[in-house]
Amino acid sequence: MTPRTTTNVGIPVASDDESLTAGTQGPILLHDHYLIEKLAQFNRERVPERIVHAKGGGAFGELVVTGDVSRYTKAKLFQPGARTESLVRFSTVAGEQGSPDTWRDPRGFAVKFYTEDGNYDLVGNNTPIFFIKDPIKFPDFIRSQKRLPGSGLRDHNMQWDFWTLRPESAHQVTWLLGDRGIPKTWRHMDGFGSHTYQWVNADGERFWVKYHFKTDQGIEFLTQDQADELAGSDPDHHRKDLYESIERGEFPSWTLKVQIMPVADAENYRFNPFDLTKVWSQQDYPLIEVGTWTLNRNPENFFSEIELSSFEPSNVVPGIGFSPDKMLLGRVFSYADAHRYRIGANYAQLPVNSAKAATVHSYSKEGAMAYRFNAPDVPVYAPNSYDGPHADPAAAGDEGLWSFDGSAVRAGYIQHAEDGDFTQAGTLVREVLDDGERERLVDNIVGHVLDGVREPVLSRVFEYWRNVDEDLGKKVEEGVRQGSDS
Ligand code: HDE
Repeated sequence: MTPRTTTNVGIPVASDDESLTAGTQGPILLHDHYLIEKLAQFNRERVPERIVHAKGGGAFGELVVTGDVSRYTKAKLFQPGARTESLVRFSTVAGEQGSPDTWRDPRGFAVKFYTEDGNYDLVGNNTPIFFIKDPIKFPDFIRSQKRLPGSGLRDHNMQWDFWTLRPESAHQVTWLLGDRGIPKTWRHMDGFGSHTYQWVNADGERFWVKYHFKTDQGIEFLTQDQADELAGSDPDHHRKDLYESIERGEFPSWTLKVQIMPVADAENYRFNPFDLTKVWSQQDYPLIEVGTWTLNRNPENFFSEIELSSFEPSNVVPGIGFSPDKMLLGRVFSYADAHRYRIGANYAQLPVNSAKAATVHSYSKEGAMAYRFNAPDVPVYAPNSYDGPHADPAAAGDEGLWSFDGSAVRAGYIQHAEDGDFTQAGTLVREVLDDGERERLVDNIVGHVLDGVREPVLSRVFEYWRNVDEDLGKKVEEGVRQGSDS
């Protein structure tokens, strides 16, 4: 039977066709509260979009551990045979909510695991690295990738001004302007935790760890022309592909692998292992298989389960900790702050963000939209004499701390033997890319630079690429000079 329309509190309504007026030509009556409720609710349907990663999509799934990494971590979700429900949100970075999925950009790869020790969020990207090393540069970086203050337009000159004044960006920019900068679909890209995290095993032994989600669908990309065409004809191309693939029962999967570095190796490794602009060589630290992560359920409601979802690097569970990576530590503050602003103080009580597989015994209470509450006999303070929740260091794990010394300083990372802003970008170009990939990289750079980049930025662009690789830099300059002459 068709349900009766009601107000938001269940009262049957008279009409969705006519407002209440004094006579057929008279004024609308103020007490047509249903009309007012409809119009007022409509005005309040939006929450602020994410300041970055605004455009995205996601799905639910499951991690099944097929390997054995228990010697490295006691985290329950990574124990042999463990199965854990999961949520992912894929996204672009700089585009606003209505922007095309196929703009050239890193892709957000935000994963939530609903574990029995609470929700674990691994908030990564589809690239193993990032543009900068210190969070203090992040707002400037993002603003340079978004819009000019006067015209409100995006501006490649501004992007290259920032990148060439922050040469640490070279490795990520090389990745971004190559084939991986526009994945064919979210199913055809790898995911990375990007940062160095810490794992702690049952004996309290610590390891540094990097996460890799290797797509089982194979890596596929879009050329710039294909992406430009789709940006116009199908701006939600990636969101639609994931949704329809799951609807068809074609469940995409990734093989989760990790690199493990003994703590003792870190100090003398050839690269600073906490520098987010660097990768660890897989010859030095081979990939170890953890399990299979499969996406097999679409959201029932996009707004409530994807738009209102929240992911935060601070959500780590026992057996997992942080590292000296300054970018990670900046993020550990920023995400919960962003959620409180965007979706309210009690965002963790929203169904999609709540601890589904663990019981919450928190002293947090009240505040806007609070609807979870403790039983009346649970004290609202700790310590107390009435069996209220108490902290348990043994259960909490040792919070993944590490040893450090020294007074407060503002200084860059200690340089390791092969550190350098262009080292790994050059290795990527010369030893990882094949001829076709190098050719498309040059074409993409030239096309991007020809769109508005001018002196004094332009000369720095040529120097930037010569520093990455002399031959590549030469080809970029030739391409731009020819393009600007034609
Ligand atoms: Fe983010 N980032 N980020 N980011 N980020 C956000 O949190 C931030 C960085 C990433 O689908 C924001 O909820 C800082 C690296 C993803 O909901 C914000 C720094 C990586 C998502 C924020 C970084 C990421 C975000 C905006 C420099 C990959 C979307 C909205 C230290 C390793 C998650 C929000 C989702 C979202 C802060 C850099 C990935 C503003 C301060 C590096 C996938 O809090």
